[in-house]
Amino acid sequence: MPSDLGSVLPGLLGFDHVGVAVADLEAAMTFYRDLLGMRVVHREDNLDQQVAEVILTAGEVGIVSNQLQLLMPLSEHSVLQRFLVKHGAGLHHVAYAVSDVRSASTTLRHYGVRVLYDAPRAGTRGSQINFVHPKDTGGVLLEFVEHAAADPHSVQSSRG
Ligand code: V0V
Ligand code: CO
Repeated sequence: MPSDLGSVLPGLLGFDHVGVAVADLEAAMTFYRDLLGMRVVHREDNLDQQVAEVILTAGEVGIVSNQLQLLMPLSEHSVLQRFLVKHGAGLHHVAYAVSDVRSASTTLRHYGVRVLYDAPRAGTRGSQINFVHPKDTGGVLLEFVEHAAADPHSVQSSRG
């Protein structure tokens, strides 16, 4: 590993979202939306990942690090289902926004870090995503997100 990690991933823009695995999306929203007062800014079924998801924000829309992603498996083939069976509901991943998910993945792979997909896959709102294995990050599944240029919630556009 290099000593000056700051120079390794120049396209690291900031925190993007925290992903929470839940067995019941509506029940989880009763807490986060109705009790905590978070705002639902997006809902989507991701058939590739086999998850139903809701994005909520704790504050101003456009500040991506305010985002929470509730994830519920759409089938028993979803990795989320495997997680729920093994660990139960709870913190599933922490996502970081990057300017270029391909180069972030290539860079980490170069240092022997296990990046899960050979090529980025489809994420929320047209984003491109990849993941780093939790065994290489201190036990937390790490997601890289490259937002679609037109996404109003992206770090790039919120910074003008
Ligand atoms: C597994 N482990 C985890 C973990 N999942 N540790 C922390 N956080 C997690 N989420 C640990 C597990 O306890 C084992 O440790 C070890 O890793 C191997 O786990 P496993 O149960 O055998 O599971 P695998 O290897 O079959 O699958 C784990 C991985 C899988 C991370 C490879 O979940 C995966 O491919 N994830 C990427 C896709 C994904 O998570 N999609 C849902 C989010 P021990 O017991 O051996 O010590 S979709 C999303 O965020 C979207 C769409 C978006 O934001 O746009
Ligand atoms: Co995510």
